[in-house]
Amino acid sequence: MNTVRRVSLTQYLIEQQREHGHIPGELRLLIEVVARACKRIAIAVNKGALGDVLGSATTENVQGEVQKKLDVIANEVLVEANEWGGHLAAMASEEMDSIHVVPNRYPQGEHLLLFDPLDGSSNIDVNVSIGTIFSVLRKVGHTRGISEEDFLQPGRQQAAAAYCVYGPQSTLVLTLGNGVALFTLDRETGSWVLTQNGVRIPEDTKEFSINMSNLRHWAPPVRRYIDECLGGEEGPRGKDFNMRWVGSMVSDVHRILTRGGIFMYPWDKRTPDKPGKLRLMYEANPMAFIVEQAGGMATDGTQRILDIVPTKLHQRVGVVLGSANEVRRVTEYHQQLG
Ligand code: P6P
Repeated sequence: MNTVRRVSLTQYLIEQQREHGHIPGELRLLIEVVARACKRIAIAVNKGALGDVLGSATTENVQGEVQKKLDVIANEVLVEANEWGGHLAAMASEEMDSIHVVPNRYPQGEHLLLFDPLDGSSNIDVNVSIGTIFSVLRKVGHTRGISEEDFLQPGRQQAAAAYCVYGPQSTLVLTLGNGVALFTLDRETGSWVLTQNGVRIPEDTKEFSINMSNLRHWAPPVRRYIDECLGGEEGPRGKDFNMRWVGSMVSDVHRILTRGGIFMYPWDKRTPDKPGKLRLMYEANPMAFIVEQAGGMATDGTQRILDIVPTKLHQRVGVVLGSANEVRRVTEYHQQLG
């Protein structure tokens, strides 16, 4: 791991602005407000049973999933933190059916914020790492009226993307389009401190990440790839592979950013009309931006995730991301086997 000057998130953003000049004050404020909100979520998550935050809420989200109490809390923290500052025009969340336009009593900014407020929430009650994923788009046009269509921009248009992992450490991983930086929450000072810069994903790996219980439902290219990994040293890959599956995308992606690997949540025939389980706008796109900025690759099996033109705010997508040479291999299998 390269050693870095341990500066605060604020100082990092100001220095990035000086060096690269592509971080308008409004975007810097947005990142800092969201990072502060993530600190509050980390505190709520860490309370666990002491904070009456475990278990399910009585509501369902737009995905038809029963919401956990912390899903609702995290969503409320992010909405309340971001609506008054004048840096945003509107927000979209996995936990909200439609977009949340900044109320008229507040000034509107030029950015759109999308987030999965608490990813991996099935792991909350069993004390496994979970996280927040967010994506920032620029508002197109300068009218005050904002609609869902304003959000439907391909992932390559993102101004920034980040995730927080609430684990043994609370970690913020951020890209503004100029590499990937990693911040660790210093609980004594309450600051996000730069602990790694220029994060790179190794091009090769011996570790795959997929929910193996879905094996019988996969398409042939995915089945071929995993069978070859399981073939180990004696098989066509000529090397043994390891498998990891946390069940929190933020945790699996963070491991890949840290030591390489390939993460797959592909289409499967359980629900043939759904391209995948994960959501494009606030899970796949921000993670794809971060992974590509770290030298990895991210496709839906056949095409670059960041090139997909969205048609619906909550649309789902197949995801294959991580070490470039492995993602390339899976994509080639899709092209060969269709
Ligand atoms: P499964 C969490 O619910 C999530 O959206 C991702 O964070 C995670 O990678 C995936 O679903 C886990 O899905 O089907 O293995 O429970």
